[in-house]
Amino acid sequence: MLNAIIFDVDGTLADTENVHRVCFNRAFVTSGLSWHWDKSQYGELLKVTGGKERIAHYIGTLGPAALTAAQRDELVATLHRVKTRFYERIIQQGAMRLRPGVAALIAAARADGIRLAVATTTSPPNVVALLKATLGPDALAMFDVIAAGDSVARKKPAPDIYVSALEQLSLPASDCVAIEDSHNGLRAAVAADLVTIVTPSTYTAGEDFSGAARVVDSLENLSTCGDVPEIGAGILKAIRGIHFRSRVSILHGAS
Ligand code: XBP
Ligand code: MG
Repeated sequence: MLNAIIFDVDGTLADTENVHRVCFNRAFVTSGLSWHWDKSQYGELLKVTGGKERIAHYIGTLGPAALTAAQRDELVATLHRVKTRFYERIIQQGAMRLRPGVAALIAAARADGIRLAVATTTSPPNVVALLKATLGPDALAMFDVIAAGDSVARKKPAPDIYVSALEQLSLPASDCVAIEDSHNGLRAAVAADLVTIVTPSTYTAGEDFSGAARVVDSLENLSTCGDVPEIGAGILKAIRGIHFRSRVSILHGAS
């Protein structure tokens, strides 16, 4: 039985990665650096999950190290702190909307007693800013669990953040569905044994989504059920169906 839906954040709740990119670049300028990540370079850098890890990886590509490890770590931490402040502020000013169907699904799931969680690589302030700016001041109360950022040892594609969300929900993976937008996120969710639906985003379209229970342009496009009164209920009905069929085929595969 479906008891909870676990959402990724960046790319899944909202198509945020370009705002992250702009904020990284602003942090570089503010810190007196001439670095600039254009869209195509950022697409490549996104293979490294986590903003701090992404900056550290980029520094490693710049040639022989001019910094000691301690100096590099300090620079990474400073740049990321500045970037996070820029990002929070832009999101608080209303720069992002939720992707089509997300708000409707959240409302329908809550009305139906389905619990909601977040499992993301992003830092907690980014999640809080996005949820409040898009779902209102009471947004955090809509989610039973927000698992984010450095709260686990390994970021996606490791399963850790999903395992942590499941532990906090006190639910087995078989009772939940994950919604993701990226190859790395899908790998993390599948490694945690979750049935996973993928809604590719601007930066992840074209990635390998094998292992997904369903790949669909947007959640809204799941709602093809004419027999339900509104779109959120239609999306939820489709997700229940995908969950049920996937669990049955996993059980048959195992027997
Ligand atoms: C997306 C990411 C994040 C953001 C930046 O992961 O990789 O690192 O690009 O956020 P997800 P931070 O889709 O799992 O949210 O700078 O706060 O790390
Ligand atoms: Mg994502």
